[in-house]
Amino acid sequence: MSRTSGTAPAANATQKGDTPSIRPRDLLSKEDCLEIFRQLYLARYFDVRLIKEKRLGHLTGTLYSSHNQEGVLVGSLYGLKPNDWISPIHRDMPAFFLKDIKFDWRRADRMGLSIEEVCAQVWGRVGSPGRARDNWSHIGSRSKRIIHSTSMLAGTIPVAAGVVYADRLDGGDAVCVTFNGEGSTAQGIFHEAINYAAVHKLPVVTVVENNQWAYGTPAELECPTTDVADRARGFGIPGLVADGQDVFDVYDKVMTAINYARSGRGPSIVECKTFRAYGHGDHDDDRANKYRPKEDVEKGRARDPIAICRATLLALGHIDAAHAETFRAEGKNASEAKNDDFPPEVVTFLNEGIEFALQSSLPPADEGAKWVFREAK
Ligand SMILES: Cc1ncc(C[n+]2csc(CCOP(=O)(O)OP(=O)(O)O)c2C)c(N)n1
Ligand SMILES: [Mg+2]
Repeated sequence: MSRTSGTAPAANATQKGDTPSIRPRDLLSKEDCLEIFRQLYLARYFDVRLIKEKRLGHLTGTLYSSHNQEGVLVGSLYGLKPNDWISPIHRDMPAFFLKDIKFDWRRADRMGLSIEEVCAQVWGRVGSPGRARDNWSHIGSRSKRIIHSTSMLAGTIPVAAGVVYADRLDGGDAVCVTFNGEGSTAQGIFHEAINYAAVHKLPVVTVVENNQWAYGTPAELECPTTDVADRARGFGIPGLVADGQDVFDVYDKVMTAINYARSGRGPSIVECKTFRAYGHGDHDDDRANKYRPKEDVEKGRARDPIAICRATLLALGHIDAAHAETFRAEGKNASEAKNDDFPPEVVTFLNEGIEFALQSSLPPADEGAKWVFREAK
């Protein structure tokens, strides 16, 4: 089967690194599992709502949807310690507020951006890190340990290596999880940076969100090996493959890599097989139907991470059948999904962020030329 056929392989996901006898997920409590489920809804609702707002003409800037890829984000971030670092890219907007969000979403001192900051960023308001100056995702926070995202694909991996190297020299045990599309893996800097991290045994976990497409280029024109994770062999490091549609499989594989890194053994690559639900960005929505057959897209979206997580929770007895029927966001496009398809706390939380953004003013116009060149004393 061609890798561009729209499938995100599931049961055959193989693991090429350490095989723990107890899987990381086995140590999660029922509350953790329910929180992971809530976070999937939160990430999906953020995306759905932004698509709606964009279509209403309320937003400017490009929207790179993470619809159908929420399992990769939530599963990768859930096990991090507050002091760990992350480096998201264009498709990972929810990562900015999902970092260290566990259980208490509104905690002011948590090591992630608040929903208010992220919404202000999207609406281009004064209370945002970017203050309407650049792409939504081009933000970061040194104090919250989020490496600044840039457009240069794979360009944050060497930065991640340097950041955790410095942390190690200072006696810290922080790990950095970097997010990259499979298209980024064809960049020279991807290989140079991982080589450097491998040589110095740096705690860098490179999560590859293999959504089968890089703009209009299919995965097999970016990578000659069956799995991107096979690239790890050349660096002598573990390469793990996760079913990106199964948040618990992502959690298992990324936690295995995080534990490996934190113990001083070095970096890993974790490839998460998923499928890009829409075009590259919202400017690409119509053309998407021209280079990807409709059936392939339907097939790729058929395995929805929310539905898969719900089935796991049912099987574990963490939710009952009545609860499972309450919210049905899966399989719905942004135009089909309604607020009632999401838990009310998810809708309220995002509404608070949006309200904050709408009440914030736009940055003053005379700020436009600031911070471009070195400011005169
Ligand atoms: C070095 C570099 N080359 C090209 C681009 C233009 N570009 C932006 S996103 C993108 C596709 C990225 O695909 P992938 O890495 O698979 O991530 P995805 O968008 O699928 O999440 C390209 C080619 C860029 N930003 N940086
Ligand atoms: Mg891609």
